[in-house]
Amino acid sequence: MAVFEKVVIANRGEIALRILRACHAMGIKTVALHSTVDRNLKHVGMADESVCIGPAPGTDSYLNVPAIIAATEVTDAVAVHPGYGFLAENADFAERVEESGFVFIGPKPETIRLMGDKVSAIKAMKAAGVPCVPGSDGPLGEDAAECIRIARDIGYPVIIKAAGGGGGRGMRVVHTEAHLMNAIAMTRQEAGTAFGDSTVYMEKYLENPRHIEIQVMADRHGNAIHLGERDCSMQRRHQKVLEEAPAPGISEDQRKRIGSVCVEACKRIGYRGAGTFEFLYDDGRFYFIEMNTRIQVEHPVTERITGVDLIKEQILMAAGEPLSYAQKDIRFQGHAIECRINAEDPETFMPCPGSVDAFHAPGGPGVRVDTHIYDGYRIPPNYDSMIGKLIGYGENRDVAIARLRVALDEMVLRGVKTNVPLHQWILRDRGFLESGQNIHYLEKRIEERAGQSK
Ligand code: MV4
Repeated sequence: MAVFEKVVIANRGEIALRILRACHAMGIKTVALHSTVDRNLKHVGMADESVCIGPAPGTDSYLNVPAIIAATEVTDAVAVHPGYGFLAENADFAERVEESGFVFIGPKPETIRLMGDKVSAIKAMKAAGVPCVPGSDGPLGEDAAECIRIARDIGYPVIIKAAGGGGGRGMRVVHTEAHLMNAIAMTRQEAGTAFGDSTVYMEKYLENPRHIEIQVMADRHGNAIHLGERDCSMQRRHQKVLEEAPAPGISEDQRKRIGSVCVEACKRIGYRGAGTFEFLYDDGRFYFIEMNTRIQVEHPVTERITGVDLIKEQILMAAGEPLSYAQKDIRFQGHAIECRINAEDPETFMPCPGSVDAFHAPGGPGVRVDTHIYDGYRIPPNYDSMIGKLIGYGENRDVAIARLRVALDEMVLRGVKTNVPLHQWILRDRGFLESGQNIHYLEKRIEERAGQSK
């Protein structure tokens, strides 16, 4: 008997396919929910049932809560997997799913809400012993003298962030006192408009950190484990481009220490399901900034070096099963790197939807391709431009890189422009090969490259 008889997949693209594969391997039936333009998605054809939940715009389909609940009811499904993006971190949605008598495959709604508010997330983490960035330790008040005092105590530069923001939205760096109050006012204003919450807070601005995150998994019986870290520093405009595990230069001892801090925090807050602690890593220290309460795009690099099927575990945890692993069962072996493949202009980064005229996936040892595209697939203009992920693995970083280079050369993807040339360039970039670059490195190199070609 499967843990769930039938699961609704409330997402699209590669992650919907990844969830379907996990369900079918567990003997679970699937219901694919899709928009009108997504009838031809690969997983829709493979699912046991499919339901059209609305027109192309995400707001009318993948974000259409009543339609998703209704589709879950009419198909007699028992659980809903939200994937990433869309409703994955929407506490109200998780609540609606549970109130309707279904299982939301993710943390408790109250945990999603706690982490969605960055001020309450930091407060909870600090109380649970997680190291945080020196900051205001709560919302900034209206009193200017008080704000100025806090900034002086922290020391410039500081960063003003919206409590309702995250992922790079609603923040402003301040270098001098003269700009402080205006920056606070502007961030407040934008936050009110964008998130319906004008709460802002302050942190020390770390100038050149790396972005390292810890994967955790917790069951409903009080057990929690960590699955090590990922380095996600290679990004452009808050969009990750390439991620790797383990993070270069992080020692076994450091991993164990920060990992157990995260595990203890999970137990303290009663976390359940898959989660990610996002840290800035600077000068050998970890500083918590946010927690993601969803499965992430880059989860395959962790799967590859640990051998754990994170989607399967996520489903088991949601069904109330105990974790399949104790911490001592988790071994980290080799090195994995993920290249996010986007349908975009490799120079301007503008999305390039259209028809995939030909697609030949690469393969061979240490190569994993997670994609929903196929020959003749039409990439609609309505959604994210990521069309797949190429994951390279090897006994060490050099082998992973060598295999990725071959795989990228081998891949045939005609009809739309992609960022494959960008990845080919990164994988031969001296700084990338040296490893351990900070969050600004890729943007700087892209700028330098643009200057050289003129
Ligand atoms: C910071 C920071 C430096 N200092 N906080 C951007 C996304 C959001 N998750 C938090 N972000 C940052 N917070 C302090 N105190 C720099 C960033 C940041 C960043 C972080 C992770 C990955 C890419 C980034 C790109 C620019 C800025």
